[in-house]
Amino acid sequence: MARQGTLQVAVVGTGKMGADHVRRVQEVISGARVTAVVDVDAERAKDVAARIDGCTAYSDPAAAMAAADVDAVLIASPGPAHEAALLTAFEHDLPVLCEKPLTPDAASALRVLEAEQKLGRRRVQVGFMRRYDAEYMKLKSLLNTGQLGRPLMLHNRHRNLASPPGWRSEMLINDSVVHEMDVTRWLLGQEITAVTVLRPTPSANAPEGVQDPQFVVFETDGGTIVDVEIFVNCGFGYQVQAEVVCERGTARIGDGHAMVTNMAGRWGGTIIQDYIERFADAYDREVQAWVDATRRGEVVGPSVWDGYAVAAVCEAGVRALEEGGRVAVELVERPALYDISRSPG
Ligand code: ISE
Repeated sequence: MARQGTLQVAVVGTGKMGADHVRRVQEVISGARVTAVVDVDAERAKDVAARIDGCTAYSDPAAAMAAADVDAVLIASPGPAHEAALLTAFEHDLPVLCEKPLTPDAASALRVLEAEQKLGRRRVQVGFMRRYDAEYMKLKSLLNTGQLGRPLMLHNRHRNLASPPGWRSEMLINDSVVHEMDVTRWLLGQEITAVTVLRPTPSANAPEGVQDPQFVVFETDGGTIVDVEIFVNCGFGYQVQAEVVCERGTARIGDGHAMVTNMAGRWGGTIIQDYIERFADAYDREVQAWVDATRRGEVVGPSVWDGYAVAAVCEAGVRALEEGGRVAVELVERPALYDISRSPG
């Protein structure tokens, strides 16, 4: 660590999310600075590094992780590159914040789980950032008080303005519903045991061949039924909403009514268009929590176990989408290292 204990961070991947994290570490949060950026696109890495004092550009994550001025790694490259980057970080014993998904499938997530266990202690915080959103945090606190009684059902709506070019049907599960998988496990403190995906007639606005929207149903080991409407070409904005129905009441978040106007015989407000804006505070809180914990020598937040469990649910979800019917989720037994990983935060 640099003098005054400033954490020196390598950011791996400088696409939309990685570039936003570089800005966040440099300009928003405290206690860290970016000393290395890595991208397979060497020119893009150089462009980003050139704007930061004392930052080196790399195209190979292993080279950045071997550098003397790197204390910690923030992985924001595409999912298929995560396993190799995580295993290299373990070799250098570096703390990691890894964007979701941990890895793209359960087998590779299990390899990461086994490798972290060999280290004998947690090294990774997984980027399930809904846990750091103020509204989700309030909902979690309320459920924890027990005032509403036992949760019976959880309804989620997850809408994006438009899908990026090249999106395929399974990406609605792997890239978007992945968040509701983590939210379900975290909010309810239950594991997801089975997934069913219903397929409405696709919207005329969905790209050719893409099943959008989808209606996804989870069953949990606590007997709660969870539904997720995922609609990534809704055309009007970005919305993430959740409502928990409990024995003694309900609680709902995500209506986004920050300001309501009354004018010329109409009332209304605006709808945010993008997740970077909707969840800006959550990302800031998440990265700050990682930096603070790392500087204390601790690891907090969603664990590799959470990443593995969600990868297994994603796999079941994609099978349910492609084959129809209800697909059971298979999990290995949770290792002792992750006993506290399902606690809040
Ligand atoms: C994106 O990758 C995210 O993580 C957003 O939170 C999610 O809402 C969106 O659907 C994903 O594509």
